[in-house]
Amino acid sequence: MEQTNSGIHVGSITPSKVTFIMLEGEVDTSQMNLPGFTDEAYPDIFNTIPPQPSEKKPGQLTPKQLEQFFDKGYVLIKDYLNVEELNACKDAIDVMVDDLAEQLFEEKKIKRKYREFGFYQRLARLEEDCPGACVMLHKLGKLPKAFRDLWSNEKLLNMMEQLIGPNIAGHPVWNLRPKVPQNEATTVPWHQDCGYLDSDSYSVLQPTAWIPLLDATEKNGCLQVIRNSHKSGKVAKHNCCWGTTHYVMLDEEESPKILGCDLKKDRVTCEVPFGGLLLFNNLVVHRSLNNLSDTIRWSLDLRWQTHEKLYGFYDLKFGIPMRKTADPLYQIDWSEFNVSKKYDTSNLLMPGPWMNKWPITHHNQHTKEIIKAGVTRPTWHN
Ligand SMILES: O=C(O)CCC(=O)C(=O)O
Ligand SMILES: [Fe+2]
Repeated sequence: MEQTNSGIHVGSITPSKVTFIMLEGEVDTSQMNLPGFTDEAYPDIFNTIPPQPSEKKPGQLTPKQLEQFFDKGYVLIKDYLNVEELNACKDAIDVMVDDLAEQLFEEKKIKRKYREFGFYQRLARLEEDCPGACVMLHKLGKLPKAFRDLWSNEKLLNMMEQLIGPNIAGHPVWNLRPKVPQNEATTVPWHQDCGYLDSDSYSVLQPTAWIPLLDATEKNGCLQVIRNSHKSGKVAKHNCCWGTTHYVMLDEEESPKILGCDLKKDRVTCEVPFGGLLLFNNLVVHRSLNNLSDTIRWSLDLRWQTHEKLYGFYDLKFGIPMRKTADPLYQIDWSEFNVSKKYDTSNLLMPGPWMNKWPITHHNQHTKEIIKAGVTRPTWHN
């Protein structure tokens, strides 16, 4: 029978791929003292449409889309991005995958370079030959010109102005996600994005544009969101960590009560066609489905916020101002985001400070690393 993504939890990935490393007696007992827990609630910031720009500009949301973003916490926009800009991103990724293949081949970690495979296949072949190849790519955090152009494109910034005001910055957490078929490391369980950030982010609207580089479908692992889960303005309990990954996971018992939502009834599957995007806020609960297709579900998630507020990334990295009302001729300075990078092919660990803010209910190689090294610095995007 064909596997489908309807109604299954992302945990139903082939059990043989899951290798839990349990440390005895490590379940946290002083949970409520952890920094993730707070009584804070900022419903207005996430529910109220701010004053709108007086001018009409390309790329702005329609009144209906704007209303949906603040009312439901997300909005799916079809046919928005320029295909040439997306194709430039695909070309830049092809170069990154080629570099990875060259390096893995040189290090004798793969048998061949799989050059004959295209954008939607090649990394999956590398992953089969060298498990962890897509984690290496995710960790790289390289920002080629095509990504910079997309992130700062006029239409998207005009849209952001409607949501967060005219002083706009790119948020330091952004991702290129190579979701190869049937892969736990790229299948993200239910979470609020604030679950990964420090509590400074709880009172700041940080919209994400989730941009697939193909038609994202239920079968190839698109996102699901829980509509209205931002309404209370709260960050609910998460636990750490999911399966063999570095992901935190929403506590499915307690959190829906705190957020006033139902993970089944309020669930929306968001299939996004190429050229479209899913826009959501940093409180709305979401996850990504398992990729049950035979192609790679590539996507970029880019975030913004006002540069007048804290970024909530543990002061490890700050945002990148993109527009300033005080300086109409302002030019973006990408230098901090534009360091030349080489793959770290020997370290697949992604420990991060989010692991210190929630109960560790399940240990694996990443949480072990946090305990061993007391790591407070994420090992990607630094
Ligand atoms: O792309 C995915 O699989 C997960 C995306 C996500 O959680 C995000 O963009 O915040
Ligand atoms: Fe997310």
